[in-house]
Amino acid sequence: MTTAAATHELTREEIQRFENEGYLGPYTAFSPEEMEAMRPEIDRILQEPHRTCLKFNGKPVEGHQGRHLDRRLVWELCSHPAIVERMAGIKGPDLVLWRSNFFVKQPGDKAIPWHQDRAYWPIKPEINITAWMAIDDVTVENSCVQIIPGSHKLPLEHVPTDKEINTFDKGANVQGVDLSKRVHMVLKPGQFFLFDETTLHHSEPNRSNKRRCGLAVRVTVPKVKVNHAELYHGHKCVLLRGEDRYGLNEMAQPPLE
Ligand SMILES: O=C(O)CCC(=O)C(=O)O
Repeated sequence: MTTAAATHELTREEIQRFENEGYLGPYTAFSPEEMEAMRPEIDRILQEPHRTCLKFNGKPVEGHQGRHLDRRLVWELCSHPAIVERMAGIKGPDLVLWRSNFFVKQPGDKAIPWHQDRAYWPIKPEINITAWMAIDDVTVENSCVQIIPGSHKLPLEHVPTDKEINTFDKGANVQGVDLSKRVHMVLKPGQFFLFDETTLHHSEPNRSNKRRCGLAVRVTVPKVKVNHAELYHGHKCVLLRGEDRYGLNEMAQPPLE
């Protein structure tokens, strides 16, 4: 019998490739037509304040962060078996969704510098796998994510960036990295790719006249402690698959609507 899990199971060759290269994909969770049908609601969610108590420094958390905690549709995007079962093939049967955010780049928006996610995150140990899912059509012109295969084996120093041209305060020191090896993660709406917490990636300015929106789904394992207070007030994790035998983190149930 074919089950959802079996359909999305990674082959040994794919698992090996992830270990060697630090990324995999693209894969398909939703067809472009399915994503088109969901996009108006996603756009509405992006405009609304968070419905739970998420605040940071006294201000409401921006609408693009952690929406799997307060909107069922975003939870369903994050928990699609095409994502979860592949992640389980790499990180094991027990998975914790600890973060999600929409990366919206409007025409003319700045670059995101080369970086490795582990340099920014309040989790210990730094174990994470991300699925980056295209909400819009994601092309070279509208600034798809670019990654460097094999870069996950070498954590790099992160240094202050030029804020005139970059959106992040700090980025990786890429001296000595062969950036010509970059792979452009061009995606149809509903497709995603997976990458490691140390995989070097960035995106260029959006030089097109089209928006580029993607959803980053951040997943760890129960033995990892998340520092909730450093993220935002009311931050919680959600069990995505399997069991939590450690009880280290505050947990929430997925939203019902
Ligand atoms: O969306 C982008 O351009 C960058 C995404 C990113 O840095 C991430 O998902 O960690």
